[in-house]
Amino acid sequence: MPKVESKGLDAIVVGAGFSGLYQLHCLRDRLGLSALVLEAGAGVGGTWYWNRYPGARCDSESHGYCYSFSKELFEGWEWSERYPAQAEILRYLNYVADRLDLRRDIRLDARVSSARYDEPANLWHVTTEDGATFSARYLITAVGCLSTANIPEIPGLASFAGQWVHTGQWPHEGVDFSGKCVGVIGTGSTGIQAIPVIAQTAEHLTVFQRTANYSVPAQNAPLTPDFQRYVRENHTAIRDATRSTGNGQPFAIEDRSVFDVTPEQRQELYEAAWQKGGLQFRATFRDLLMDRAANETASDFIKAKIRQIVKDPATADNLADIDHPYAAKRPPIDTDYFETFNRPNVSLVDVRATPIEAITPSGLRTRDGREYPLDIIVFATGFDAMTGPLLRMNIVGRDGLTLAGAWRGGPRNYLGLQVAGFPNLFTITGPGSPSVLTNMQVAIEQHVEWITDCIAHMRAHDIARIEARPESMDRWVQSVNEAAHATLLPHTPHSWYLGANIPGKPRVFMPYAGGMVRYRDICGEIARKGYEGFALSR
Ligand code: NA7
Repeated sequence: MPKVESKGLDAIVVGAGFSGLYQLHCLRDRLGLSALVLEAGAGVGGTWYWNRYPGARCDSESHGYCYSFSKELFEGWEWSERYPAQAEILRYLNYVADRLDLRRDIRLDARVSSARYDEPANLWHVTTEDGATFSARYLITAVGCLSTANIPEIPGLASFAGQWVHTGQWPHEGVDFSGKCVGVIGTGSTGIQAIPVIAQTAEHLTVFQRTANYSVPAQNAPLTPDFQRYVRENHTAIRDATRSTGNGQPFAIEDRSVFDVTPEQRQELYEAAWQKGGLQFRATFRDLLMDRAANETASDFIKAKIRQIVKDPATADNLADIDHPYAAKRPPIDTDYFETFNRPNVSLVDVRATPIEAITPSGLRTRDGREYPLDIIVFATGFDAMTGPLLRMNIVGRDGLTLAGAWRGGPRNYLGLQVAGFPNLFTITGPGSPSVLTNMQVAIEQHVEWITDCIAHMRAHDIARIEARPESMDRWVQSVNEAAHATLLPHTPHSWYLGANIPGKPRVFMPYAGGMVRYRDICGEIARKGYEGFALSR
């Protein structure tokens, strides 16, 4: 029998990243509830606790990638760079945990291994890997969208005599690449951040690329004192800006079509956006993600840039041979990514043409029989996104219904927040919500505030249970599909948005692509109508 650690809690929150910290603050300090956070890591920080790989950096700008709910918190912190590095974000989250006195209600090293709904008691019983159990009325997952590492099953990995590491499980003591032959597998946002930094110290770096990827320079730089002052003095304006844009960023998407301007003007606009750098490149025209011909103008521009930057023509060909629309997969931003392939110690292997066949004791072998001797293999191979972190908690709802069973054909829920059969379970930034298609921080605050208001409403009206109605889920899943199909987003067969990076995972477009403003309005309207589409019971 596992020992019972804690009864009588109002709420259990799983995860102490951006979502979990804010959710704890809202439940405990706004509603006066007893809440406990269970966190798998040995510290707070979530994504920023685990992803310590070289070059790890946020690709939303620092002044928009922080909590906006508290002016004091906002003004008490000063960011040093345009795009904050992992260590700085982790320091920020620790600052928040201290300022809000959150640590006393966070249990670290507590990875949830199961969660079961007990209908007669109307309680969730949650067990951690060490066998401790906790019970509460509400269970709120704050586990992030990208927290279950995808380590591909390549034959021979166990035989590898060198060191291997996944970027999302980076050792705290770091990895010393000096004098080493290093292989990086993967050229998503993570690989694109890590490759230039690893190349600086590795003896030799081989990049194994399966899908060539777009990237736009971040143009990262230290913030000037003037900009820091602007941020300090404009909390409300910055918050309002991030809440008024579809992507949750402090910049708006331009309201002009690619075809409103001449080809020369278009080229100038793209060049200016390239020089400015960052995700804002995607905002140059309103139709880049809607219209294939419009998109091609952006992708042609970036492919031409790659060919200009990369000196070796064969390498440039490989890097520019991109098979999907720009930004239909998560668009990376970088610091010297393409330039890195001009270094004498860096080479590129096209593993679409010659797939990785095996990992050997001394390196890696591709299907053409070539051996690549390696001392260190870095898996920048991404995550079992969005559903992975939820499914691995073994959640069981009413009448023995498992979440894995309910989602056998892909995730189905209402607003990305609740699943029929799982009363009082809320999923922050769950599939079916805007999450990864927006500035995560904005999506997180909206979800946490909605959940907090919902629980406050329940308590004010003596409501014991809230649960999505099955027909509401059907309608919402249809809305999520329609929003996705109004864009080019589903047109990339190997996208993790679709679950396509995980063998056997159902191919379902997971995030809500209708934009944060529309989503916020829908959620607000549903709440105002007394939580329309949810079953509420006493
Ligand atoms: P991503 O974007 O999923 O990228 C993973 C990369 O790893 C991608 O290039 C994959 O190629 C590649 N990959 C995965 N499995 C293999 C195998 N078996 N062989 C070769 N190559 C492989 O993950 P990231 O960590 O870069 O980024 C995730 C998000 O984190 C990012 O979007 C930001 O939101 C933050 P593929 O494209 O599948 O052919």
